[in-house]
Amino acid sequence: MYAGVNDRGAIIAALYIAIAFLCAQTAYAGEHGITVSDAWVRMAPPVLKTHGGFLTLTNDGEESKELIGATSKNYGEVQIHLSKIIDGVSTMQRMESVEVAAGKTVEFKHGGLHLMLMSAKIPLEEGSTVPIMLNFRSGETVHVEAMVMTMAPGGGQMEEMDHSGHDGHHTH
Ligand SMILES: [Cu+2]
Repeated sequence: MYAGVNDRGAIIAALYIAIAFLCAQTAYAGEHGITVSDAWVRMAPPVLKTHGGFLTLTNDGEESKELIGATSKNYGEVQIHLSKIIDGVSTMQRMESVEVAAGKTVEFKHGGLHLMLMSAKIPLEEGSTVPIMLNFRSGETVHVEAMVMTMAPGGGQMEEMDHSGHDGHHTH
């Protein structure tokens, strides 16, 4: 019986190693069909304590999934935000949750949905990663390591709006 427990421990250890390896890749899969890809945090100078996090959620499951929040040990608080242009002014609205319907993909990207990483405990370092835990209504959690980058994966021209958006943000 003890041998069985030990074997199981070894298997679990091997799984953790496998998970650690997978975390170095770009996609993170939850238990029930949610995949997180292209997770990244926009590089910001140390003086800025609020950072924007972006990612893509894909639901390959049979049921709708609802992201209800996120946490990171590097931040005091993580909120889900939606950027909107109202009367020509870029504003952000806090979202309680974001639904990802079965078979659908939801992109958190500049000018739209994003994770607002607030009260940074450590400065960002380009090329490093930020650990983020995504919490779903189902109780499922997905851990991602978001790459710290100056630009969206795959490029994209989004620089000019960024500063108005995120620099102004920590006043609220
Ligand atoms: Cu925001």
